[in-house]
Amino acid sequence: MRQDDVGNNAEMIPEEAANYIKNNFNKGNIACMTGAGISAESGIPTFRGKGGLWEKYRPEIYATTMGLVSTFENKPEKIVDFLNDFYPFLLNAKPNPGHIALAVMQKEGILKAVVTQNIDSLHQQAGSRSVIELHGNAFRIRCTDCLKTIACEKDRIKEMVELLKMYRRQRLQLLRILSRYFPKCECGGRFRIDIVLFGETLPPDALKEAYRVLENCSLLLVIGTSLVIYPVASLPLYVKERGVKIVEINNEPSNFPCDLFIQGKAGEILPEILKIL
Ligand code: BV8
Ligand code: ZN
Repeated sequence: MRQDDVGNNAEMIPEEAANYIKNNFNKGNIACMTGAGISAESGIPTFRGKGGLWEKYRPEIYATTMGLVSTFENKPEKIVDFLNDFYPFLLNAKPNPGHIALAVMQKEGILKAVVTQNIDSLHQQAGSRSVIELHGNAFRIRCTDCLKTIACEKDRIKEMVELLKMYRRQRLQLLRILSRYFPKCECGGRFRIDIVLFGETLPPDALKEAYRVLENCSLLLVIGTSLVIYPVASLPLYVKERGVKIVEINNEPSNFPCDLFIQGKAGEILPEILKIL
């Protein structure tokens, strides 16, 4: 739903949104930031809100190192069950029309880059080239010490989750399996899934790259994110301070003071906008 100047919800007309976008960008200088909402139509649960992951799994346990380690010590089956619940969504997900529309905008030189909080690789699978992953990637492993990353094939992850499920209560067996899939690094560190947990710093290079992209954009699309996680949630403010227009696409407002709020599903709205651009 487009909000008119006095903030009333006016009927969202894709043409208006597209004209707004057309009038606010010099070709190729649109940037976008995405969150879990753009992958919702690919079947991956979002984190917050109705049916969100954190409704079922407390983030302080399942999205912090301390929570994961202490739960693994006492009740390893809880971690195994979480992985067994969460990973199949990621393994089976395919890009939806929202991801594809952004990839086409990039190919046509309209969109500069995608800054994402998502870890599902769906932007890359849709054909987006410059994807800046601020919270890591579920199909990559990273060394705890030297931060070296290695891609981890989906089949390998699937195999690991299956094996863990077989030994869900046997901690020693589980440790043996984990050390096989997360080997030692030649630097002496150990590999782990390359996902940024709470209390962990974001990958410095990715964060630097995100600032560079946002520094030069003349319009920012903020798509499918509740903007509650920092430091990512502060990025649109940084863009707004530069006087750059911000268009939010979300099925409910994130309460960020954007210039244009388009209510609805990213997988429906983005192809509409692309058609008119
Ligand atoms: C850090 C695990 C330095 C990975 C996640 C101030 C500055 C810096 C840090 C902090 C700070 N204040 C507090 C902190 C700490 C913390 C934080 O932000 N806490 C919050 C609770 C306040 N930040 C951190 O710890 C970060 N690290 O800053 O390090 C440091 C170190 C020590 C101490 C301090 C600082 C690390 C943050 C990353 C944490 N990892 N998860 C994983 O499992 O993926 S958080 C989790 O939230 C995910 O990573 C996710 O990417 C992220 C954001 O969520 P969203 O993508 O927005 O998803 P959400 O479900 O919330 O919303 C979905 C949206 O989509 C909704 O708006 C919905 O309406 C919409 N939607 C749904 N369907 C559709 C749709 N829209 C369109 N179409 C649809 N179809
Ligand atoms: Zn290393």
